[in-house]
Amino acid sequence: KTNNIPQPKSYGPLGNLPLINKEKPIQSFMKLADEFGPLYQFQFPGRTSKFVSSAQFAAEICDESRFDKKVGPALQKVRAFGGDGLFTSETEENNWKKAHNILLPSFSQQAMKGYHNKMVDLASQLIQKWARLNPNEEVEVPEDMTRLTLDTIGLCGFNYRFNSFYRERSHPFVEKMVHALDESMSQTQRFEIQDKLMIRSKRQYKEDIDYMFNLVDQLIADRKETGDQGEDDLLAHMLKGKDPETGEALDDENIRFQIITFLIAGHETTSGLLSFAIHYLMKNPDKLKKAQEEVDEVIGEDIPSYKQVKKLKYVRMILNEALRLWPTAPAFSVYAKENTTLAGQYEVEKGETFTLLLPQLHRDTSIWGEDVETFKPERFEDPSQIPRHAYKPFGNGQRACIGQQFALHEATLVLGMVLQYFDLEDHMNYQLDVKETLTMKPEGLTMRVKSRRDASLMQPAPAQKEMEKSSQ
Ligand code: FDE
Repeated sequence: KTNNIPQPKSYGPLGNLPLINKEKPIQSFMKLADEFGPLYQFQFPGRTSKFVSSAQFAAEICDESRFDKKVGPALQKVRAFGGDGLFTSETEENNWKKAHNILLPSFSQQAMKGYHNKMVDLASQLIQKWARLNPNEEVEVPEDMTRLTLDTIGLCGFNYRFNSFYRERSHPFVEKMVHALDESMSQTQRFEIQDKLMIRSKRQYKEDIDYMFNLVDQLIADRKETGDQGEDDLLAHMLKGKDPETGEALDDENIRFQIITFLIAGHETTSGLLSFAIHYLMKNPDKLKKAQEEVDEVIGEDIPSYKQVKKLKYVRMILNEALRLWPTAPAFSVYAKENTTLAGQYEVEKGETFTLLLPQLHRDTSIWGEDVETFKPERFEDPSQIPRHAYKPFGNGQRACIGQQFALHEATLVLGMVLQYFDLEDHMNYQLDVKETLTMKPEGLTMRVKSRRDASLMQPAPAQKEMEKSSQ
């Protein structure tokens, strides 16, 4: 057995660092995978990373009996404000399993029925805003989608209204959060000595984090003070819930970290997903038309009910395909729990880590065919045809995304309503420019919308009225 893992040309103490575009590291790693293959190593100053990007190797490192999630250098930094919340904790940490057990029911299909009307509330705000634009005014797609998804997780999660549609700029929480994420990502790219000198950024970082902590701690304190008013949101579940395994509840500090985690994980990723989907629909008028036909047939004039959203099969396929091309959480890492081998080819020592490059995995031609760059929702006609480890936009196994159903229900509802109400016009002939933070989004995407029906006449569907009655 050899361990000749390919590695690009090295530049002294900088290692391979000069080969990546600091603004777009994931896209740089994708290009390197084109050149060096589905498993290569990359020398950072002081550490080596191994990147995996074929379905064959993905199947190996997604084997949970041999590999487990690694909280890598980037996520380590996010721990400054995500703490031991679900995203940034090790599987071995006490609070991971405990919070996982307590929170699972809050993200079940059943729970989505409870969030549905709140999701509709915010989707309607977006529709109303767009319907009131003058014909030559443009929509800033990622910006409005971020308003929508932040407000949705705020309302469904904590009964808090960020009211982003009533603000010119982002809510201060978002500004601080984006700042803090930026700073933590930059820190991973700086040398230690360089990092120590960044005193002003450091002070700003601390202020941003304090702001987030204060807002969230206040939210928790307020809820405790007013007591249980029958809220059925994540916060209520976290305050009341007990881990069925140990009987323990979450402490206030951990609840704070979970809230911040949901705000981060739940909004950037989902808004990126909706933005990419809109981009691809504008570039593919035939798919757009097919989707609108489905929406007209399933929803018609109604405000979509939970059941109607479930019936939007083609819209869901569009989202799946957008996540194939640009999985908005673009990578995750695992470490070997014991010595093992990869595909019987490479020896792996206990503790060695691998990073799965999702956008590249999703372009494995042995799975998807030669037309991997083509936007083709029809690939997802029959999901059972897709090999299990070839498509991982929501991560893997027990550490996979707990918010998957939430994100997909929300995105299907919102995209459905957008298509119900508007024709989309690619007025600037937008050329895709993928911006990377912790997540990915189409930078600078704007469009014009033309109303297909009168948004001031929004009528709840009969099923919806019944559901509202039965829940009273
Ligand atoms: C998770 C997740 C993941 C994995 C990561 C790692 O492994 O590291 C992924 C890939 C994801 N996620 C993805 C996604 C996409 C989208 C759209 C989303 N996501 C969404 C969402 C929403 C919400 C709320 C969420 N999400 C959340 C979350 C959490 C909490 C987590 C962690 C889990 C554990 O337990 O670990 C995740 N997510 Fe997501």
